Amino acid sequence: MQIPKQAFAFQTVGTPSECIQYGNGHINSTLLVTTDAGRKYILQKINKYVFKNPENVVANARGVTEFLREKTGDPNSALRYISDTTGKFCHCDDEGEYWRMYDFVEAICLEAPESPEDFYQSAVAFGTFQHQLSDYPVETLHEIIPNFHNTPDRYRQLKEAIAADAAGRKASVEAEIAFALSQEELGGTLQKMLEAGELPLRVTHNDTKLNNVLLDAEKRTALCVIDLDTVMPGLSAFDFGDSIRFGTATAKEDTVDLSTMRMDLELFEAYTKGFLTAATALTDKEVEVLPYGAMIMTLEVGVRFLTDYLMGDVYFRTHYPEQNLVRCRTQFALLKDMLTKREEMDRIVAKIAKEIRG
Ligand code: ADP
Ligand code: GN1
Ligand code: MG
Repeated sequence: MQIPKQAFAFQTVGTPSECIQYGNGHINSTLLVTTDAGRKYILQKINKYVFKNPENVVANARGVTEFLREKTGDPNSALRYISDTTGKFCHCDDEGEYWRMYDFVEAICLEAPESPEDFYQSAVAFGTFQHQLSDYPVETLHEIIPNFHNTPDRYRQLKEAIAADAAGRKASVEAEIAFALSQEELGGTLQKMLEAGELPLRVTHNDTKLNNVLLDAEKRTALCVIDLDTVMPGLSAFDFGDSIRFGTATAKEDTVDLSTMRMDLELFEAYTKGFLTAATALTDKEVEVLPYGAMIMTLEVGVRFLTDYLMGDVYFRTHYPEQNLVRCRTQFALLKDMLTKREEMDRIVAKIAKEIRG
């Protein structure tokens, strides 16, 4: 593809000579840029609908990456941002669009675990990430998307979208709306516990999909956690839960055949082991509610896809008109399967917690 002029605005080694679209993120536009010196970079146009203040997004991510590098003493433990020719890490172009660039990491990035061990390694990465940020100066973090994982607020937005019916799609999704509303109480469980002071706020990643961690192609151990756009105070159970939602699913997020969608308990166990091995500072209550994190994250994303479908696909990147509805249906099918496996999830978490925490 044609190299966007913004690629030339950064301090790359060599001059950009090739460019392709890259990755499967739902939010930003991601490009892989190669220079005539053979260096590779990721160039992203930040989604301004989602991120109202892109400079704050980059400031947070830079703060976290520098903190991790210093703490671990490992220069490769976090993404390395490249500045533009004026020294800025968030580049604003002539049209008012915001861009950022980082070193491309030669690694594998999975859409689904190829083995329980892969998934275990991703859990160690996200658990370690959260653990390492336990003393991050939280007051320096900008709140990027207020109420990001406030599930009752997601329900408020769903109800607004139902009332507005902006895309005229409401009549075609009555079954999905009814299911969402039937699960509203479950959706509010952890938010209630947070408000009651039963669960602590921590600095969390908030978007712990498997494709937001890079693995070493040979050793298959984690290299670094990426997509730091939503690092904000949050619940540990939600970081755990979003990984479970995406990684234990036996079908893709946008599969049409719902009969293939289940939660794989072997993968659930592998992730639990990795997460509890790394995130050692969790309270007993935080550990106990991990299965709730999985169910609520699955429900919440389903509600968000449904809301976006009703609003006419304004938030998530879609490749065809029904995709948000298809995604919503897979999440609800996955949640239904999780609900039948609640006791098994509780039993696995208790067993692993006993093995690891005593
Ligand atoms: P989005 O917010 O749209 O999900 P991401 O930051 O997650 O954007 O990037 C999208 C994809 O691009 C990732 O899932 C990963 O495959 C790839 N990617 C992003 N940054 C890098 C990097 N520095 N090195 C290698 N691959 C990357
Ligand atoms: C988005 O950016 P990406 O594709 O890693 C979304 C997450 C959702 C996820 C659903 C900032 O994640 O919250 O869980 O899609 N990110 C944002 O797949 O909204
Ligand atoms: Mg991503």
